[in-house]
Amino acid sequence: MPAAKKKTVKPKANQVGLSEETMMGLYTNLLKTRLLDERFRKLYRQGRFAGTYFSAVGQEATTVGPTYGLRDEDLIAPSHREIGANVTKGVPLDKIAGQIYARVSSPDKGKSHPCHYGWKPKGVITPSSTLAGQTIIGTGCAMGFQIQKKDNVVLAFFGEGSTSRGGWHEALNYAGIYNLPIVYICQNNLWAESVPATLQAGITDFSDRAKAYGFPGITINGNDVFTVHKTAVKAIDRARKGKGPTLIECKTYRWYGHSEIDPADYRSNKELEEWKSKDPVQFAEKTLMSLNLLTKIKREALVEQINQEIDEAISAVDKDEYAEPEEIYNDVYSEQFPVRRVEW
Ligand SMILES: Cc1ncc(C[n+]2csc(CCOP(=O)(O)OP(=O)(O)O)c2C)c(N)n1
Repeated sequence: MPAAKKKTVKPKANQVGLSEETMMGLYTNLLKTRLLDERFRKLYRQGRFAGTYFSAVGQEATTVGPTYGLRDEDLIAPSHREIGANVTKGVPLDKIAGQIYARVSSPDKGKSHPCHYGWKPKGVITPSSTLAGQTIIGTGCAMGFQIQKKDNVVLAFFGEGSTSRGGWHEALNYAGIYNLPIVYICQNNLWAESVPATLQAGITDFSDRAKAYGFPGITINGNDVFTVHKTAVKAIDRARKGKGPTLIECKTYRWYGHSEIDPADYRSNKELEEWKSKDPVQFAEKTLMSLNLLTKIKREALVEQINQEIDEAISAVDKDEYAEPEEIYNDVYSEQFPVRRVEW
């Protein structure tokens, strides 16, 4: 009898299907986003900055997952709840804090409402305050990449409420016709201010909307950063290869009000508690601990390191000046606006 073939024992494929480095990278960005977001909520309550603050606590995996691993030249078109996409794209924390504090160090020099971050060196398009506006601009940028024959991609982020706007449909329709290199990420957190998703559309899965535009749509668990990342990587790869857009709907939830001035009394505690038990940060931690990639001690060290980074960013902008009123005219028009200047 021929000798039995020696079995080569392959290392067990990572259960999650991602490398250790990617999993830890995703987790670190998730944790950083959570800690930074919770810090801004506290600072707002202390009256340290004006306006309001749009927390994304509870839905961080929907922004961290798709953005992780993008190139600097790839663009993101965020809305108002994408602090995680900014952190993960590598926008320096003092630029993010500067935008919140409306200081001169902010990329917009204090022109926009808090949470409307933009940072050209890392490819972050400043959000439009008009809902879904950034989806349209992002689609135009994707068209630009196609014309320039560059294999860069655009990720456009929005909530399910924004998918009711006409411009949103026009953008996706256009992208479908021209097979543009863009991935649309819908963060379905069930509420658009006080309007429930059930009053927003007659469908349960917002990804179904992609059918009308001739490209794939997929609905996933938006609180599992690993699944979100893997799904987005496939869609990004497809877009980079010139095969066209994808719409990814991430089911998720925001823990706090629409902004810090909203008590969110239109929803039940039961609903909130159910979603809190699906905390994306804890989910990632449990997964990493079960794979022996994370320990409580390692987590504590990470928290300390991130908090220090946050402290430094906040104290830098705290000392920073506000822009001069004249600044309002700059970076708004391609040429200086030709009207009479207002005397201050
Ligand atoms: C055209 C327009 N209408 C209304 C608003 C006010 N507004 C800002 S955010 C928001 C809710 C958006 O809901 P959704 O798109 O689901 O995102 P979420 O806030 O849930 O992340 C509204 C109504 C706006 N900015 N633009």
